[in-house]
Amino acid sequence: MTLDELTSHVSAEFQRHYARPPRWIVAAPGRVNLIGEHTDYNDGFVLPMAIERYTVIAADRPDRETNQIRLYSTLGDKPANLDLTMPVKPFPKGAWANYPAGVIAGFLARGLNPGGFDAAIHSTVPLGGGLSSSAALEVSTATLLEVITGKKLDPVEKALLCQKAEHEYAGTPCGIMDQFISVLGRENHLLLLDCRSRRTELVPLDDPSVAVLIMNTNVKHELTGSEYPTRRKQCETAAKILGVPSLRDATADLLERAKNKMDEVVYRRARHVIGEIERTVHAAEGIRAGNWPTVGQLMYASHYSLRDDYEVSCNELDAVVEIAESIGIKGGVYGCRMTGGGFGGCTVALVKTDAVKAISKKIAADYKKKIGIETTIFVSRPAAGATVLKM
Ligand code: GAF
Repeated sequence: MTLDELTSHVSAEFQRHYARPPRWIVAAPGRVNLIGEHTDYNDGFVLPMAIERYTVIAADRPDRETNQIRLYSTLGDKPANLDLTMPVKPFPKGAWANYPAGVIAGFLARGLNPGGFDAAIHSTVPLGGGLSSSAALEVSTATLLEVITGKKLDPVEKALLCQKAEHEYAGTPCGIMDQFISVLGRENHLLLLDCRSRRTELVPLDDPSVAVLIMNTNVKHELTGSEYPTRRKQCETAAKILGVPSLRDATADLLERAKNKMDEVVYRRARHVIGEIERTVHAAEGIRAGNWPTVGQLMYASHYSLRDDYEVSCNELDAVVEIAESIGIKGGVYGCRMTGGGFGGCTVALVKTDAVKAISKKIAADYKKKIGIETTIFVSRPAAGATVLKM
């Protein structure tokens, strides 16, 4: 659905649910990360783009003046209510409303009280697909609150407020990539983000002969939930042993020299992060130069490192990457890798635009044969960050 179609859709949903038209409509995109995985919480570089998949929210003041916020999701989740006369506390773990609740709490903590409102929320970002559906929900909420309170936040502050919501209300100790790109995405550009200085650089990706193909494995392995925090801790352990503030400050040489001072798993985690930070910087150079084969090789190297050293891939993601690699540059694939946190979700490939149809067909058929389920494949141009569609 285009943003225009989404605007009509969410308006109709609001009207259906609350029996009047909405006053405000906002949207925030999901993202795909081209390269730079599990580097954000190590002060490294990431290279994501916003995608043409959005969370949209239609809202209005309630019929009569109250301090109640009513949140209705079209995705079948239980509606949630917040009473602004009381402190905004997290809902039980796993509740979808923790994302908006955390953002609302962040505004209140800044003295920005939106007052009561009714909202209908719809999303085309696949849930649990590794495309940042949670950041899209947080950032769209923050964008709505900016409109309602009339106070536009500095974009970096807005992204950090959303990240804090995810830490404190959803309980995920995520890095800063997802919220940054959902706020700062720019059409036809990737965002090279230095997660230490928070400096950003827009890298054009506007060559019509290359396309970004996103393939959803349609699996999400429910593991213990401790995989992400455990990896963060392993990285911190490695940095401590190496005597550096974060793995951003380490080099492959330094790591090799300290290899026997650390456990083998910690060593491999650090090897991934140090290599991935370097690959990300090189990939940005390759993109600026239009050197697609080099960028593609870096993407494959990133995948193998995530599979073997960081151990966040899974059979289904590996299967897509293997199929893509078997198609090769001759068939139009420059490179492919898993994207996002891992353990399911999506892969991202850089491909020749004129081969998109043939590549999609081959990947869909071979994936079905190998794994036994369907994959969902789509192309996205780099999209703009959060926007106000009606105010
Ligand atoms: C998830 C996190 F939310 C990001 O901060 C990032 O660490 C990513 O996993 C892995 O690169 O999306």
